[in-house]
Amino acid sequence: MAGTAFITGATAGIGAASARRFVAAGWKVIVTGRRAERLETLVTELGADKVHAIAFDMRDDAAIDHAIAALPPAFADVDLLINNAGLALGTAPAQRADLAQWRQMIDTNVTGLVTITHKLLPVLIARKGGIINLSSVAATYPYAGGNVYGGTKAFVRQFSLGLRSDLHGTGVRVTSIEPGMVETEFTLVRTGSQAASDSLYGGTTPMTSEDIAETLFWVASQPAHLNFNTIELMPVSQSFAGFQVVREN
Ligand code: 8X3
Repeated sequence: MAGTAFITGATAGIGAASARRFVAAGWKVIVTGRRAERLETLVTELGADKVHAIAFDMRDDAAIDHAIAALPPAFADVDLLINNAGLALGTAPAQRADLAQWRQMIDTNVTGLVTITHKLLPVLIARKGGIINLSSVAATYPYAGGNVYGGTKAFVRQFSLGLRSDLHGTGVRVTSIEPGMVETEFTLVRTGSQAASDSLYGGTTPMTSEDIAETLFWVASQPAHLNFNTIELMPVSQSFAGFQVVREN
């Protein structure tokens, strides 16, 4: 059943694809992100009756408060929060990582996510709605250079499960989606290098934003008595490697 979805990080990738997927099925969407012009492109493409754009930084608490308080009545009954905004910065080992990048990941992936969630819980409870949080395979499987990024995604997974306990009896559903390789701006943002991004995805068949958007839409479309706690997915071309061992002699 169609409703209203609040999608963070909707300027590109999974967020933008999700806006398109939900609107195609008759939903209204509130799209948020830092780049206002990209959000406006979605409004133009999908229609102002279906898309309400709000530009803010996930780290700006006052701007988030203002945006939620100023939701037009047609978009105020939020049924679904898709916590998609998040980023990875850097691939250096912890001992050489940039502390400012670590803090930015925590600010966005953890503090921003819990802030939006906290502010929208009253309406989500009133609507018996749902929350879908974008975690990652990095929540479960550590890899070199994943350090704080993986830590933030483990937080997202565990926070999602904790929310389920707290929201027991409210009818609100919570799902942690944990994708592996999806070709988006993710690696470009992480490395600052188009060449690094092209080389990571080159010769593989990574998942697409549309693959994940379809998964989110499927989760949201399940009967109200069903809760998918976690969903982990990867492209066939990605799997697991082993442990590493230091040999001293
Ligand atoms: C990132 C997943 O597999 O691209 O969330 O590192 S992966």
